Amino acid sequence: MKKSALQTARSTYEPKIPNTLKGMVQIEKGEATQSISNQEDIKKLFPNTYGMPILKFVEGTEKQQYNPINVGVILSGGQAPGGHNVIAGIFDGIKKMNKNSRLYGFILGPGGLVDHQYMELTGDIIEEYRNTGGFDMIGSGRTKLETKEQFDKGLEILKKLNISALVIIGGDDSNTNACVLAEYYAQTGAGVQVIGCPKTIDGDLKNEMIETSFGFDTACKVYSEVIGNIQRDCNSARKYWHFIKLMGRSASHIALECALQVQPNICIISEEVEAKNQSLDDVIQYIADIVAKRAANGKNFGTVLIPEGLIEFIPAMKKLMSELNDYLAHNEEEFKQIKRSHQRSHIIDKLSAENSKIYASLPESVARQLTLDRDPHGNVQVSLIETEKLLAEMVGNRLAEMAEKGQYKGKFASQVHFFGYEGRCAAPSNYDADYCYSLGYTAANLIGAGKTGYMSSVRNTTAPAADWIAGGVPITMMMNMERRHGEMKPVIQKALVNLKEGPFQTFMQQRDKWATETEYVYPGPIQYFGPTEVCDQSTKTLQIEQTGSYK
Ligand code: FBP
Repeated sequence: MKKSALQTARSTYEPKIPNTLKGMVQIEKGEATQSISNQEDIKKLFPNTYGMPILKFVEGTEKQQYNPINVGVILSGGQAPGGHNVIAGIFDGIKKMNKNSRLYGFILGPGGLVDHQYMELTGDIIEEYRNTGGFDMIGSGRTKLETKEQFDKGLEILKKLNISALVIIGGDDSNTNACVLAEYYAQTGAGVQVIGCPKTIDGDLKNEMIETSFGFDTACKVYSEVIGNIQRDCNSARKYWHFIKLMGRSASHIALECALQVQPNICIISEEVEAKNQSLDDVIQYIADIVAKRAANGKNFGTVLIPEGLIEFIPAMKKLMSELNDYLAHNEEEFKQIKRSHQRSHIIDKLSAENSKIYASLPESVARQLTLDRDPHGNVQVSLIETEKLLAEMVGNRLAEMAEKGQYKGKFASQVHFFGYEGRCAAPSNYDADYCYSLGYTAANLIGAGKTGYMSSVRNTTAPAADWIAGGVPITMMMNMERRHGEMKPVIQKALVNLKEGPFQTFMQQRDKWATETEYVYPGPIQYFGPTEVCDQSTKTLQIEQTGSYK
């Protein structure tokens, strides 16, 4: 594989790890744990993996002997910067315990386990991918691991390869499935440990023991760089409003973090829209009012950040989508037979009067996007819905109405952007390179300690890496019961933006000033070489959460 000069230089970077993982390692057990709610239900469903203690690795005093072990690894779901370093961390970790240990990667996600597609990850392969972005070493996929047939099929290949531990690198859904698999293999005496690792650029797999999911840091830095460039262009030409949609299927963490980095004129936070029970019309009016205010000061330009998941958080749209989901789930085949040009009117006829009215008011393209196939976890594919176009168009219409009433005088021209895929495979920042490698190394140590049903956890990450705290958190501890496809299921609770906490509160205190002034910040590209205050910064979100400071 031909490498760029930066890639070659970067491949020699040695990720920083906590001091406690560097030499001999010993495990410290905490108190027994409980799930965040529905304790009785979850305990019943996970008799073998419920209630286990939180684990922390500390410096050991005695050298331990480890037998060689074969380990499998799976990358699951959307790409996130740093995945290759997790794998490198696992590889180095199990080799340190015993140099005859071996690592196998399952190809293209959980489907590789079920379909027996795998490759051995040797030292040469690992070397090629250290500190690189992407998941292309083994690929990823969205197959949902949930049935006994899949688990048994997986066990066949694990047994054949003599694999006794599996690491699943994924988001909340994939780690939920990892826990179900851990429980099943424990219950059936399969002799396979299962460990999870927290991945997703969306940043919504976090709780008191998991500070952040990997990839969030790098992805937000990439988006912030580009938004900064757009803001500089915008402030140079002074003729466009830029509507920028940012990935994040549900939670608005990415939009909020980018707002804290670049200080845009407007950033919509879905969780706030929902909490205030705002309609689409309210959101449009909010943006239009700021455009009008800036225009009154001669500023016919600006930036609007829009979280990808917004549509699903507008209560009226949520109701519409829930009825649409039900309708499509039960009438998928019939719907697919209908000519594309008739699908919209067909849906309008089938929906309740209230939802039908909203659906009919949507631009044709958005209406069609709402009926596209759901992903294997039943999620609407919000990355395919052009909310940025919807808002730009509707704000334009609203301004025209306001102009007629003499409420707006200005020029409105818009540009739309969607940043998502651009950031998911970027070369990991130092933070993600270090964090991911440490997560992998920690996973190897959890395997060495014979654990199953745990997620690898690395904390205290705004401190220097030497002081990071590595350990394991029982996955059941993060679970609650939620309705999925009409049934109550145990799932890891998704962490949405908390409107009472520091990051949102900081944004709220600043946003009116950012709306009317032009206080753009231009973060520039991620730096891999240079002073630590430039290269080793964590996200603003983490800094505010852990130190209360916003600089
Ligand atoms: P994960 O939750 O699997 O990490 O994926 C997150 C994400 O990047 C979302 O932000 C986005 O909506 C989605 O993946 C896009 O999915 P796909 O890659 O299948 O188009």
